Amino acid sequence: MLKAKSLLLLLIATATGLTSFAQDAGRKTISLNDQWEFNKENGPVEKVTIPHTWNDRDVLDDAAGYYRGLGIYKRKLKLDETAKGKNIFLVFNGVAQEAEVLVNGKSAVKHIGSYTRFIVPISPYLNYKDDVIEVRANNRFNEDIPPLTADFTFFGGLYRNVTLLITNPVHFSQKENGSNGIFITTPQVSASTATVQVKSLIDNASAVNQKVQVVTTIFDAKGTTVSNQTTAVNINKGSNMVVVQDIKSIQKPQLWSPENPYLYRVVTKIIDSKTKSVIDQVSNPLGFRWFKFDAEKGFFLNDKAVKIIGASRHQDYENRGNATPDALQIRDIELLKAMGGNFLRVAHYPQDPQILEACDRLGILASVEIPVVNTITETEAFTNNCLNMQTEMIQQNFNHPSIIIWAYMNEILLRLKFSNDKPRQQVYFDHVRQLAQKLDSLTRKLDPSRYTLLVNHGAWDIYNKVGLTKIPMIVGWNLYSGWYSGVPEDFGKFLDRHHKELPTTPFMVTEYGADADPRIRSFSPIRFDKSVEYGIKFNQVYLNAMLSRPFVAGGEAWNLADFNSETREETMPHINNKGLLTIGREPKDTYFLYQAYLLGKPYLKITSAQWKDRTGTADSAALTSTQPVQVATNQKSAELFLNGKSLGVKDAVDHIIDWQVPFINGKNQLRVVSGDQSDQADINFQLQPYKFKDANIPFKNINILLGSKRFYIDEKEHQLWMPDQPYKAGAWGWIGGDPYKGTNNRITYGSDKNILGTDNDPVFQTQQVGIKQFKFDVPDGEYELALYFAELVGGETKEALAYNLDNNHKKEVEEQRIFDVSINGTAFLPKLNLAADFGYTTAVKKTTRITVQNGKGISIDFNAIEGKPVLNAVQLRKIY
Ligand code: GCB
Repeated sequence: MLKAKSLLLLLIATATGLTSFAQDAGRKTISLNDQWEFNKENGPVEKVTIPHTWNDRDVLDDAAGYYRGLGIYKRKLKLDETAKGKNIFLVFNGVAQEAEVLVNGKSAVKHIGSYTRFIVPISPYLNYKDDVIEVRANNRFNEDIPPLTADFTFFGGLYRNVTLLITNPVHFSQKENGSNGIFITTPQVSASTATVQVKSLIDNASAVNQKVQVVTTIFDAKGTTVSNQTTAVNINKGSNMVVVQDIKSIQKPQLWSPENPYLYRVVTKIIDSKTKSVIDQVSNPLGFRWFKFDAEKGFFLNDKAVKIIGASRHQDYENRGNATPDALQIRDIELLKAMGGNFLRVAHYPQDPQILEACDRLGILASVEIPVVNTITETEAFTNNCLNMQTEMIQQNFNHPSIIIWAYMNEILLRLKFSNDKPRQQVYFDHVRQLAQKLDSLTRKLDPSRYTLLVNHGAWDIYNKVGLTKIPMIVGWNLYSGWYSGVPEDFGKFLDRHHKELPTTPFMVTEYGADADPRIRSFSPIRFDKSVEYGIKFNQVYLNAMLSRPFVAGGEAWNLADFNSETREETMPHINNKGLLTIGREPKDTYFLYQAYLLGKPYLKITSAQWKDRTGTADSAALTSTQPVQVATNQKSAELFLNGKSLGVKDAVDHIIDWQVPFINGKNQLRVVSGDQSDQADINFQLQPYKFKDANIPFKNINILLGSKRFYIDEKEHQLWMPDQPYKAGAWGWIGGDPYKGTNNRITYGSDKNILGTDNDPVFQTQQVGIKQFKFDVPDGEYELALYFAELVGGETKEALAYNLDNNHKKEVEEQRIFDVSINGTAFLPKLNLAADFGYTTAVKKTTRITVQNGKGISIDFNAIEGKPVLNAVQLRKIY
């Protein structure tokens, strides 16, 4: 009955537009995510709901860059009379990146930094009638605010939840850098006994001295009281105080670990000594665990050796920018857990509070860092902003049992400044080292219970020279051998080098990864081809190397999911494809590989099942096309069946089994079995005739990538593209020329430039250069032919892909390229000049219809006028 009544009241309150609250003993909170009006500076006003970013659309276009400037949010705040005499706060969980909050036109606060919470006391500004909140957010470049440059997109906006908090005048302090005013530690903890210290900061904003009790209760996971402590205090008007409660001897605490993330709850109350009513109340998680990093033996949790394996995570999501709803944030951590991961590197900045709460619940160990990435500014303001961010990060997240590490710098010597002026460079290096030292000391002071971490890229000498490997308690290395340089096998050598030369410094591999565009497949995967298959090979080498070396505390794959990085071009422009999940959080094959490596229970999965629609040429005169299929497993061996017929039992090598599968045209059912495990997949195969005359395989259409060994699945138009071949009589193929190899010694597969005017960049990024002819020996009939071109040389060019994560363009040597294209002897594209007629790196598609007669097939001829003719892709479709 009571329930029904309060529901009714809530409904009335909502209907009348009054703000209603969840009653939470003394304090009230309610989200303020709705009913905002937004406009960019001088832009039209629109209605928006938080989380919101103004960049979710403009990062989707082809053009580089996105709006970096001012955005204005406004909202009415309807508070009734009962709010008078209370303390009213606005809680902003994240505003990118500079924010000013105004209440009724008066500035209440300014905050710097996109990734930490700030709490604004607004009572002095309110009229309790028609209050208006305005948030002026700005994501412009500001040399004093990190990050200055980085391989991710700096979305602007009010992109995390906003909450209204109403407290009584005596309340847990909201002044401590966005924290909830309670700081919990476990000074002693073992399997037999533990102590807990709770430090509560209390404000008395009233005009009278108050006698109160601070009551702290620890509940176990079932809600049973484990311990209770009451401290009586007098708190003077207008003052604040710290209450420290030491809770002794909790017997046989349930320990927190990835396998059993047992959580206690600490509820802290302020109680009026006279009336015994609850004035304020805050709840925090508590986990009993202890941990140690050992330079020789790796990481230990609760005295047990645990190999850390996990991933880093960015906070953005497909089509949403950084305005990711809570449910999707939490799901990311569930996906990490389901992968078998036990660690999250919250990189490169603190993330939504939901993330660490999920880590606490699910048993994921975590490190968190501030966004000091790539480079610093040598100003006092920059230094102070870094120190403030570090303080906010630590204080806001202090009570999460999942956190074991605070970090503060990532690859800070990535691009060496002042290379032509060594004395000046030394000044810069000194400044970097001093900043690192300040951040490290601050961290150890604010939280002596956790480790500090500084993250370097693989340039061993420079980080040692500058002294950055001496400062933190753990050194992190971001290693990309076999991607940006060298071969995957170099990775193990680097690990051994650290162990030999820095034998007393524990370390983690804080990043490693290879781009895998989920649309690209290859049977001969190589570096930079962006194939999913290269990702498998790369990760196998890395996982083996880390797992076999006890001194490596662990590693975190870069990245859990693909993410927005506006300055990137490549096969999926503006996206970094190193995720184990796609940007929409679909698993790639590599995610399954991790499950096979990490999950304790028996695991068997057809990884290639992700490649549901395949195409390929028939094996000589047969009615099949034989292609590899991969299975990920932690079993010794497995048997694969195709349409019910066994293809044999095979052993796993590094958790992968490969079969050669003779696919037939149409539907193919794959089933893999090992013991009582099995997995199944339906593959739809479009068989291409070996020779066009082959009456058993009717020809429908074929899509061919020139100068490429890749398969490409265009998911939007449902087109399957396959690699080219030199001309075979009776079939098809090119005559003359070589695959495009890139210019300026760029180590790429084809071109890594953004092709304008298409989402199918891989169709245009490879080409046959110097091609003379392309032939299809098709039977008589009516056909549609499409030729695809893009001028890959010239225009704006990235200097080199390796770590060049910013706009750093240099001109290529351009040469004229003019050629004629004719089809069956008739001019089709005379004097084609791609650069002049269409522009550089621009998608060009030219389609025509052809009547093939007298058994002549189709012959496309290329005649050079200047430079070398090119063809990027070709598509042929039979009409009838
Ligand atoms: C790194 C950076 C990270 C990049 C990554 C990459 O080392 O720390 O921000 O996204 O490499 O993919 O290049």
